[in-house]
Amino acid sequence: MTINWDEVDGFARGLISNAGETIRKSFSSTLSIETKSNVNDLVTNMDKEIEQYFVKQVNDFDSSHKIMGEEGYGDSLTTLDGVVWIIDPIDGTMNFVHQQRNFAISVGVYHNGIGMLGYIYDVVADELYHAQKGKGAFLNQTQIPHLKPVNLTEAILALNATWVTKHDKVPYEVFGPLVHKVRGTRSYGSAALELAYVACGRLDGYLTMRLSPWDIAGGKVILEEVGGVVTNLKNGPHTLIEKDSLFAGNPSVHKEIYNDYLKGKL
Ligand code: 2AM
Ligand code: CA
Ligand code: CA
Ligand code: CA
Repeated sequence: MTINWDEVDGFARGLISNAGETIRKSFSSTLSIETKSNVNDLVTNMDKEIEQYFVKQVNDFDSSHKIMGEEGYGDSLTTLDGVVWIIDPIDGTMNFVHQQRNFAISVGVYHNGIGMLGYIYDVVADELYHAQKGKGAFLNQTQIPHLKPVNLTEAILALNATWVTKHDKVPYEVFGPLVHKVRGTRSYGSAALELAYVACGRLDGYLTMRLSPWDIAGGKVILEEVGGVVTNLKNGPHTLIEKDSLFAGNPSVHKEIYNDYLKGKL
Protein backbone atom coordinates (compact mmCIF):
# COMPACT_ATOMS: atom_id res chain seq x y z
CA MET A 1 0.00 0.00 0.00
CA THR A 2 1.45 3.36 -0.96
CA ILE A 3 1.13 6.15 1.55
CA ASN A 4 -0.04 9.59 0.45
CA TRP A 5 2.51 11.69 2.34
CA ASP A 6 0.93 14.97 1.23
CA GLU A 7 -2.26 13.84 2.95
CA VAL A 8 -0.40 12.86 6.14
CA ASP A 9 1.46 16.20 5.96
CA GLY A 10 -1.77 18.19 5.76
CA PHE A 11 -3.24 16.23 8.65
CA ALA A 12 -0.12 16.68 10.80
CA ARG A 13 -0.05 20.42 10.19
CA GLY A 14 -3.68 20.74 11.25
CA LEU A 15 -2.97 18.92 14.52
CA ILE A 16 0.10 21.03 15.25
CA SER A 17 -1.78 24.24 14.55
CA ASN A 18 -4.62 23.23 16.91
CA ALA A 19 -2.18 22.11 19.59
CA GLY A 20 -0.32 25.42 19.35
CA GLU A 21 -3.57 27.34 19.78
CA THR A 22 -4.41 25.28 22.90
CA ILE A 23 -0.98 26.01 24.38
CA ARG A 24 -1.22 29.77 23.67
CA LYS A 25 -4.65 29.87 25.34
CA SER A 26 -3.23 28.06 28.40
CA PHE A 27 -1.05 31.08 29.24
CA SER A 28 -4.03 32.72 30.91
CA SER A 29 -4.77 29.75 33.19
CA THR A 30 -2.78 28.26 36.08
CA LEU A 31 -0.42 25.43 35.17
CA SER A 32 -0.15 22.28 37.20
CA ILE A 33 3.58 21.47 37.46
CA GLU A 34 5.11 18.18 38.60
CA THR A 35 8.65 16.82 38.58
CA LYS A 36 9.85 13.62 36.90
CA SER A 37 13.37 12.14 37.18
CA ASN A 38 14.69 15.01 39.35
CA VAL A 39 13.57 18.36 40.82
CA ASN A 40 14.50 20.24 37.61
CA ASP A 41 12.86 17.74 35.24
CA LEU A 42 9.42 19.34 34.89
CA VAL A 43 6.15 18.23 33.33
CA THR A 44 2.87 20.15 33.20
CA ASN A 45 -0.75 19.34 32.53
CA MET A 46 -0.25 20.88 29.06
CA ASP A 47 2.54 18.43 28.12
CA LYS A 48 0.15 15.60 28.96
CA GLU A 49 -2.96 17.12 27.40
CA ILE A 50 -1.23 17.91 24.10
CA GLU A 51 0.30 14.44 23.81
CA GLN A 52 -3.08 12.83 24.52
CA TYR A 53 -4.61 15.01 21.80
CA PHE A 54 -2.04 13.79 19.25
CA VAL A 55 -2.48 10.14 20.26
CA LYS A 56 -6.27 10.27 19.91
CA GLN A 57 -6.23 12.15 16.60
CA VAL A 58 -3.54 9.98 14.98
CA ASN A 59 -5.35 6.81 16.06
CA ASP A 60 -8.57 8.12 14.53
CA PHE A 61 -6.72 9.08 11.31
CA ASP A 62 -5.11 5.64 10.80
CA SER A 63 -5.09 3.01 13.53
CA SER A 64 -2.10 1.25 11.91
CA HIS A 65 0.11 4.27 12.69
CA LYS A 66 2.10 3.94 15.91
CA ILE A 67 3.07 6.70 18.30
CA MET A 68 6.12 7.24 20.49
CA GLY A 69 5.67 10.19 22.84
CA GLU A 70 7.61 11.53 25.80
CA GLU A 71 4.75 11.42 28.29
CA GLY A 72 3.93 7.76 27.60
CA TYR A 73 0.41 7.96 26.16
CA GLY A 74 1.52 6.36 22.89
CA ASP A 75 2.87 2.88 22.24
CA SER A 76 5.88 1.31 23.86
CA LEU A 77 8.02 0.52 20.80
CA THR A 78 11.19 -1.48 20.30
CA THR A 79 11.40 -0.95 16.52
CA LEU A 80 10.46 1.74 14.00
CA ASP A 81 8.67 -0.71 11.69
CA GLY A 82 5.65 0.72 9.85
CA VAL A 83 4.54 4.33 10.26
CA VAL A 84 5.64 5.81 13.59
CA TRP A 85 4.85 9.31 14.86
CA ILE A 86 7.58 10.43 17.27
CA ILE A 87 6.13 13.27 19.32
CA ASP A 88 7.35 15.70 21.93
CA PRO A 89 4.25 17.71 22.92
CA ILE A 90 6.37 20.44 24.53
CA ASP A 91 10.13 20.44 24.01
CA GLY A 92 11.68 22.89 26.46
CA THR A 93 9.18 22.47 29.30
CA MET A 94 11.44 24.39 31.69
CA ASN A 95 11.32 27.35 29.30
CA PHE A 96 7.55 26.94 28.90
CA VAL A 97 7.13 27.15 32.69
CA HIS A 98 9.68 29.88 33.44
CA GLN A 99 9.72 32.00 30.28
CA GLN A 100 6.58 31.25 28.25
CA ARG A 101 8.86 31.18 25.17
CA ASN A 102 11.74 29.17 23.69
CA PHE A 103 9.77 25.91 23.57
CA ALA A 104 8.32 23.98 20.65
CA ILE A 105 6.08 21.14 19.58
CA SER A 106 8.26 18.55 17.84
CA VAL A 107 6.88 15.84 15.54
CA GLY A 108 8.64 13.39 13.23
CA VAL A 109 6.78 10.85 11.10
CA TYR A 110 8.96 7.86 10.20
CA HIS A 111 8.34 4.98 7.79
CA ASN A 112 10.34 1.82 8.51
CA GLY A 113 12.93 3.98 10.27
CA ILE A 114 13.20 6.62 7.53
CA GLY A 115 12.18 10.16 8.43
CA MET A 116 9.45 11.25 6.01
CA LEU A 117 7.96 14.33 7.71
CA GLY A 118 9.45 16.67 10.29
CA TYR A 119 7.91 19.59 12.22
CA ILE A 120 9.14 21.96 14.88
CA TYR A 121 6.56 24.54 15.86
CA ASP A 122 7.71 27.55 17.85
CA VAL A 123 4.30 28.16 19.36
CA VAL A 124 4.82 31.69 20.67
CA ALA A 125 6.57 33.02 17.55
CA ASP A 126 4.05 31.15 15.34
CA GLU A 127 6.97 29.76 13.32
CA LEU A 128 6.64 26.29 11.83
CA TYR A 129 9.84 24.65 10.61
CA HIS A 130 8.83 21.75 8.42
CA ALA A 131 10.10 19.31 5.84
CA GLN A 132 8.99 16.39 3.76
CA LYS A 133 11.79 14.04 2.73
CA GLY A 134 13.17 15.02 -0.68
CA LYS A 135 11.14 18.23 -0.92
CA GLY A 136 13.32 20.69 1.01
CA ALA A 137 12.82 22.37 4.36
CA PHE A 138 10.73 25.45 5.08
CA LEU A 139 10.18 28.06 7.78
CA ASN A 140 6.49 28.83 7.40
CA GLN A 141 6.19 29.36 3.59
CA THR A 142 9.83 30.28 2.96
CA GLN A 143 12.29 27.63 1.80
CA ILE A 144 15.37 27.28 4.02
CA PRO A 145 18.53 27.41 1.87
CA HIS A 146 21.06 24.57 1.75
CA LEU A 147 23.85 25.00 4.32
CA LYS A 148 27.15 26.46 3.09
CA PRO A 149 30.60 25.68 4.57
CA VAL A 150 31.50 27.67 7.70
CA ASN A 151 34.97 28.16 9.24
CA LEU A 152 35.14 26.72 12.74
CA THR A 153 36.57 30.01 14.03
CA GLU A 154 33.36 31.72 12.84
CA ALA A 155 30.97 29.03 14.09
CA ILE A 156 28.40 29.33 16.88
CA LEU A 157 27.78 26.12 18.81
CA ALA A 158 24.91 25.17 21.10
CA LEU A 159 26.25 23.50 24.23
CA ASN A 160 24.83 23.12 27.70
CA ALA A 161 27.14 24.44 30.44
CA THR A 162 25.93 21.78 32.90
CA TRP A 163 27.49 18.84 31.17
CA VAL A 164 30.45 20.70 29.66
CA THR A 165 31.58 21.41 33.23
CA LYS A 166 30.91 17.90 34.57
CA HIS A 167 34.24 16.10 34.48
CA ASP A 168 32.73 12.70 35.12
CA LYS A 169 30.61 12.89 31.95
CA VAL A 170 32.86 14.42 29.31
CA PRO A 171 36.45 15.34 29.96
CA TYR A 172 36.84 19.11 30.13
CA GLU A 173 40.03 18.60 28.09
CA VAL A 174 37.86 17.59 25.12
CA PHE A 175 35.42 20.50 25.17
CA GLY A 176 37.52 23.30 26.63
CA PRO A 177 39.65 23.78 23.49
CA LEU A 178 36.57 23.52 21.25
CA VAL A 179 34.65 26.15 23.20
CA HIS A 180 37.62 28.51 22.90
CA LYS A 181 38.16 27.81 19.20
CA VAL A 182 34.65 28.75 18.01
CA ARG A 183 33.23 32.26 17.76
CA GLY A 184 30.61 31.67 20.46
CA THR A 185 28.41 29.24 22.35
CA ARG A 186 24.72 29.35 23.18
CA SER A 187 22.17 27.27 25.08
CA TYR A 188 18.48 27.71 24.33
CA GLY A 189 17.10 24.81 26.37
CA SER A 190 14.99 23.24 23.63
CA ALA A 191 16.74 20.54 21.61
CA ALA A 192 14.11 20.86 18.87
CA LEU A 193 14.63 24.60 18.46
CA GLU A 194 18.39 24.14 18.57
CA LEU A 195 18.11 21.70 15.65
CA ALA A 196 15.84 24.13 13.78
CA TYR A 197 18.40 26.90 14.32
CA VAL A 198 21.19 24.71 12.94
CA ALA A 199 19.01 24.11 9.86
CA CYS A 200 18.60 27.88 9.43
CA GLY A 201 22.35 28.57 9.93
CA ARG A 202 21.71 30.57 13.12
CA LEU A 203 23.78 27.91 14.87
CA ASP A 204 26.46 25.80 13.17
CA GLY A 205 26.42 22.86 15.56
CA TYR A 206 24.62 21.39 18.55
CA LEU A 207 26.30 18.90 20.88
CA THR A 208 24.65 17.23 23.83
CA MET A 209 25.11 14.17 26.02
CA ARG A 210 21.72 12.52 26.22
CA LEU A 211 18.59 12.98 24.16
CA SER A 212 15.54 10.83 23.55
CA PRO A 213 14.02 10.04 20.14
CA TRP A 214 11.24 12.65 20.54
CA ASP A 215 13.79 15.43 21.13
CA ILE A 216 15.31 14.92 17.68
CA ALA A 217 12.92 13.04 15.39
CA GLY A 218 11.37 16.12 13.78
CA GLY A 219 14.58 18.13 13.66
CA LYS A 220 16.55 15.36 11.97
CA VAL A 221 14.21 15.34 8.96
CA ILE A 222 14.36 19.14 8.67
CA LEU A 223 18.11 19.42 9.12
CA GLU A 224 18.94 16.64 6.66
CA GLU A 225 16.85 18.38 3.98
CA VAL A 226 19.28 21.32 4.04
CA GLY A 227 22.37 19.09 4.02
CA GLY A 228 22.96 19.05 7.79
CA VAL A 229 24.51 16.05 9.53
CA VAL A 230 22.89 14.32 12.54
CA THR A 231 24.90 11.70 14.47
CA ASN A 232 25.81 10.87 18.03
CA LEU A 233 29.09 12.17 19.52
CA LYS A 234 30.85 9.03 18.22
CA ASN A 235 29.80 9.90 14.66
CA GLY A 236 27.38 6.94 14.55
CA PRO A 237 23.62 7.04 14.00
CA HIS A 238 21.19 7.88 16.83
CA THR A 239 18.89 4.82 16.89
CA LEU A 240 15.74 6.86 17.65
CA ILE A 241 14.77 4.02 20.00
CA GLU A 242 17.22 4.44 22.88
CA LYS A 243 18.59 7.58 24.51
CA ASP A 244 21.92 8.61 23.03
CA SER A 245 24.24 11.59 22.69
CA LEU A 246 23.66 13.96 19.79
CA PHE A 247 25.91 15.91 17.48
CA ALA A 248 24.06 17.86 14.78
CA GLY A 249 25.73 20.34 12.53
CA ASN A 250 26.56 22.13 9.37
CA PRO A 251 28.49 19.45 7.42
CA SER A 252 31.84 21.29 7.30
CA VAL A 253 31.69 22.16 11.01
CA HIS A 254 30.56 18.64 11.96
CA LYS A 255 33.45 17.08 10.05
CA GLU A 256 36.10 19.37 11.48
CA ILE A 257 34.89 19.05 15.08
CA TYR A 258 34.62 15.28 14.87
CA ASN A 259 38.06 14.80 13.31
CA ASP A 260 39.97 17.37 15.37
CA TYR A 261 38.21 17.30 18.77
CA LEU A 262 36.10 14.17 19.32
CA LYS A 263 37.50 11.22 17.35
CA GLY A 264 39.02 8.63 19.65
CA LYS A 265 38.45 10.81 22.74
CA LEU A 266 34.95 9.89 23.90
P1 2AM B 1 11.99 18.47 27.39
O1 2AM B 1 11.81 19.88 27.72
O2 2AM B 1 11.00 17.94 26.40
O3 2AM B 1 12.09 17.56 28.58
C1 2AM B 1 16.91 20.89 27.67
O4 2AM B 1 18.28 21.14 27.62
C2 2AM B 1 16.57 19.95 26.54
O5 2AM B 1 16.89 18.62 26.92
C3 2AM B 1 15.11 19.96 26.18
O6 2AM B 1 15.00 19.69 24.81
C4 2AM B 1 14.59 18.84 27.06
O7 2AM B 1 13.37 18.30 26.57
C5 2AM B 1 15.70 17.84 26.94
N1 2AM B 1 15.75 16.84 27.99
C6 2AM B 1 15.96 15.52 27.78
N2 2AM B 1 15.99 14.84 28.93
C7 2AM B 1 15.79 15.74 29.92
C8 2AM B 1 15.72 15.64 31.36
N3 2AM B 1 15.84 14.50 32.03
N4 2AM B 1 15.48 16.78 32.05
C9 2AM B 1 15.35 17.95 31.40
N5 2AM B 1 15.43 18.08 30.07
C10 2AM B 1 15.64 17.01 29.32
CA1 CA C 1 10.51 16.39 29.60
CA1 CA D 1 12.19 17.10 24.66
CA1 CA E 1 8.84 17.32 26.31
